[in-house]
Amino acid sequence: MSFKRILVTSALPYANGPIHLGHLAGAYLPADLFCRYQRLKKSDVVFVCGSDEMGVAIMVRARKEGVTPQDIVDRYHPQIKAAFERFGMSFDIYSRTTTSVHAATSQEFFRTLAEKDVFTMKTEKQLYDPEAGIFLADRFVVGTCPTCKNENAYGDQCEKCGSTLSPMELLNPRSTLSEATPQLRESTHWFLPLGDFQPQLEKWVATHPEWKPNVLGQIKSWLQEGLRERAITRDVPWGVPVPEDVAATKGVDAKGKVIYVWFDAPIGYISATKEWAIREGKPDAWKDYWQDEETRLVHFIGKDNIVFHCLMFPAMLMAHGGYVLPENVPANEFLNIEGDKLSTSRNWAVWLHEYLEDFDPDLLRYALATMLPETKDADFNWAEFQTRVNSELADVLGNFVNRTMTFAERFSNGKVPELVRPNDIDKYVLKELSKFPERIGSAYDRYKNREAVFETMALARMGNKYFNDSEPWHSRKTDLQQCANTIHISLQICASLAVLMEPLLPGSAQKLREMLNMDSVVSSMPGGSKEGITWDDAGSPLLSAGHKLGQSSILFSKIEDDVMEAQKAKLGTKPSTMQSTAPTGVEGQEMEELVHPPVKDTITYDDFAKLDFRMGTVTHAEAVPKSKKLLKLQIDLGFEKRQILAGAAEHFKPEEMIGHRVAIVANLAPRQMMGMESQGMVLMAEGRDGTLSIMQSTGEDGATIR
Ligand code: B3M
Ligand code: ZN
Repeated sequence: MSFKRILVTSALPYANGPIHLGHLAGAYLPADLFCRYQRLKKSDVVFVCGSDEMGVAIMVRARKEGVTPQDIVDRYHPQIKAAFERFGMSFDIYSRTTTSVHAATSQEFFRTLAEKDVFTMKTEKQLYDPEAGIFLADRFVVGTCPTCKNENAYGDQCEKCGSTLSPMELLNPRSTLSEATPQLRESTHWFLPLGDFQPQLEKWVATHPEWKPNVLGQIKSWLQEGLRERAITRDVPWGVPVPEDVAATKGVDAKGKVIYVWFDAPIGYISATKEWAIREGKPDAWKDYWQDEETRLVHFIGKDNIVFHCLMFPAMLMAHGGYVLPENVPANEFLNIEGDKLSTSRNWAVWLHEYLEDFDPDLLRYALATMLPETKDADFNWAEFQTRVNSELADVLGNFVNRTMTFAERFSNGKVPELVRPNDIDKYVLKELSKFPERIGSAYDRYKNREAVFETMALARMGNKYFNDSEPWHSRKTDLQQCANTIHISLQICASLAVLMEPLLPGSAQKLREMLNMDSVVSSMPGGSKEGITWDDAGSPLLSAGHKLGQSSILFSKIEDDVMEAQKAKLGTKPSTMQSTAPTGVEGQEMEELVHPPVKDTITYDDFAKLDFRMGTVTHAEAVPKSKKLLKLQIDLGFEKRQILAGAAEHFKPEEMIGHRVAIVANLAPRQMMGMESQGMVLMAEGRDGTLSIMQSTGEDGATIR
C-alpha cells in the first residue's frame, strides 16, 4: 500500500518532571530521525506531540509539593518544550492536554462511544481514603501485586511484572495520600469492554507481521491472556470532565468524575493535529491525517506504552469509526545508564537540560542513535559516548571533511576542480555514492535507526578510504589532474554527506553546507523551505566544477577524559536545583519528596577537635576552564594564602566571590582537581534543593572557628 501522507506521533510525556535520555531513546529521537528524513524526501509529513498534563501522576506531584496540578504542568510544560527545541526535535506542533481543543475533542470522542453504546457501566465498591476524602484510583494506592507479590504495585499496574491491575485487586492496599486504611464506598463508572474488540484487534494485528518482534511479542501475550474491560472514568478532581449530558442519560451525576488519562492522552494526538491545522489556517486539514485511508500513521513510544497504543487506542478508534489505525508502532525497549537501570529517584539518569548546558545536541543525537534500544534493552555510558564522538565523528567524518577542505584550499584555490578522465577507482566511488540515499533512507523508513547511522558513517568511511588510496599528496607532484579528480570526488562525497547526515546531525550538516557554500537543501524542519536539494539528489554529484567553496572550520572537537569523568560523577548524586525528583515516563510515578539528609553517625569530641576551621577573605576568583562546577579561589587567612577549588560555579559568579568572607577547613589534606591543587574547603550551607549559601562571620582573617 502506498501512502499520500504521514502522521507521526511521539508519546506525550507527563508534565511532571524534565526529560531524560530514557525518554529520548524511546519515543523522541527515533521519531525525529524519521520525520527529518521524510521531509528531505519531500514526503507530506506532520509530526505531533505535546505534554500529557492530566492523570494522577500530575496530582501526586502537586500534593507532594503543596501546589495545584495546574502549577505543576505550568512549570514543566514550558521546560520540556524548550529542552526539546534545543535538542532539535522537529515537531510541527508541541501542544498540551490542558487546552480547550483537547477537552472538547476528548469529550466528543467519549460522547460518540457512549451514543454507540460501546461502554458498559458498573456501580462498584471502591477504595476510598476517608482522610483525604478521595477515591483511590491508579497511583493513589499501592499494595501487593497478586501476580508477582511485588509489595509496591500501583492501583493500575505492577511495574515489576507488567500486569494491569485495578485497585481492588491489590493485596493489602495502602493509600499513598495518608496513613488511613482505605474504606469501601460505592461509585459508578464507565468501562471500555476491550474483550468485545478482541476478534477485530486480532484480525487487524495479523495484517502487520512486519511489526517489530518486541512489539508483536507483547501484543500476543496480552491477547493470549484475553483482553479485559477497563474503567475509563475516575473520581478524582483533575482531568477532562465526563460530559454532563452523557452522564445524565445514565442518571449519573457527572460531578467529580473525569475521563481516565489513558483514554484522553492518545486523543491528545488528534487534538494536537487539530491545533496544528488551526494554526496553519486550514482548520479541517487534521481530517486528512486522521480520517483518510491514505495516511500512514506511526506512533513512536517506549515499550511500557505498547498495550495502550496497539490495543486500547486502536479499539477506541475502531469503536468510533472513520479513523485510520496505526500503520506501525515501532516501540523501543529501555535504556540503561552505565549498566544500571535508569531511576529518577536515585538520580541515575542523564537529564537533557543538563546535558545541553555542557555539550552540542548533535553529539548526543549521534551517540544515542548508535545505542538505541531497538531490539533489546541497551546501555548508555559516557565512555561509549566519548568513543563515538572522538573516533567516529571527529576521526572519521570530521577528519575526512577537514582533509578534503584543506586540499581544496591549498591545491585548487578553494574551488571545485574539474573532473577529467576519472580512473577506475574514481568511477567506482561515484557509483557507490549513488547507492547511499537509498541505503540509508530505507533503514530510516524501516525504523532501523542504528543501521541508518552505520550507513551514514559508512559513507564518510568510504570517503576516507578513497582519499587514502588515491594519495593526493603524491599525485599533486606527479599527476595534477589525478589530484584534482581526487579533490573533486572527495568534495562531492562531502556535499552528499551534508544532506544525508541532516536527520542525525542537523547542526553539523548545516555547518558543512556553509563550508561547501552549497545551494539550499529542502528543509528538514517544519515550515522550512520545500525547495532545493532533496535526499535523492544526494546520490549524484551536487557541486559543479568551478564552484567557490566557503570557509572551512572544525566540525567536531574531541572530548577529554576528565570531562567524561565529571559527567559520570553526577550520576546517583542528589539532584541539582534545576532538576526534579519528579516521576517521569520510564519508571512511571515514583514518589519522592525533597527531604533533609539524615544526621550522620555520632563522633567524639576528639574527632571534632581534629578539625581546624578558619576565617578568610577571598582575594581572587576565576572560573576553571572546562569545568561547570569549579571556581578557583585565592583565600587570605591573614597568616598565609590558600588556593581552594570550590564546587560553587553553578551558584556564584567569580566576581561575586571576590572580597567575600568565608569559613574554610584549614587542615584538610590537599587534593588535585582538574590538574590543580586545592588546599582546603570553603564551608557552605546546602539546601534540600541543592542551593548553596556561604557561611558568614565577622571574625578576623585567620580566626579559628569552634
Ligand atoms: N504520558 C506515559 C508515559 O510518559 C504517557 C504517554 C501518553 S502517550 C498518549 O510513559
Ligand atoms: Zn506484579
